Amino acid sequence: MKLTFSPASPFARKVRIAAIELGLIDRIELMPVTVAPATRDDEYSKITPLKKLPVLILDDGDVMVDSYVIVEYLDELAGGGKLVPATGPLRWKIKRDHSLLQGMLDAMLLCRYENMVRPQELRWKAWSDDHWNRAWLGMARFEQEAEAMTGRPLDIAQIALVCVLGYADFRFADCGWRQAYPKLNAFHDRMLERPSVKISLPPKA
Ligand SMILES: N[C@@H](CCC(=O)N[C@@H](CS)C(=O)NCC(=O)O)C(=O)O
Repeated sequence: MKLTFSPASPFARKVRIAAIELGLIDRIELMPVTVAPATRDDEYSKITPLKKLPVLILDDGDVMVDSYVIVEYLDELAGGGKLVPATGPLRWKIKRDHSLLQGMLDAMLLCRYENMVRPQELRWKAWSDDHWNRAWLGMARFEQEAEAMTGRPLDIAQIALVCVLGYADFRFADCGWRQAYPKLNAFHDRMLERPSVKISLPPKA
């Protein structure tokens, strides 16, 4: 299998951590791809019309899109129910938490595109402030959950949370999340004890 990948992408990082934790990373070739908003990329568009990464290209050529779907696919390959419980209330809590965290990542990525990629004269500050606030309030919500999350076996929501925090460090280094959210800071430190989390840290901005 091949995974389209960039070390800067928090979504690709989520899949990479999951693949390592599931013992599948040796079956996956990382395929570096650069995606640039507002530019055509006819080659990559053939792989996915959404032109986003990550994408998992299976050995038969079929393509899985979206980091969550890819992680669930890998989870099933590894026997199922490992990072996403197969049944029960915890399954739905973890899926709900993952959706919130995914929305936070989407909001942060949109902020980045708006503040740093979009031409200066076209930027809409109120819009990007609103999106940043969604991520920030999301962190406040997970500050309440951080201790409970640390006490559970690893799951996709914990992986997504560490990717949110790593992306905040990478692209919004001055946002001050560590001071504002000390329980998230402790959670992040604990997660960094895992080689999968450490090896996948985003590059220095
Ligand atoms: N829902 C997707 C989001 C993926 C995503 O937004 N990836 C970014 C890179 S971090 C991307 O490809 N952006 C290019 C674009 O939106 O044009 C997932 O979870 O995989």
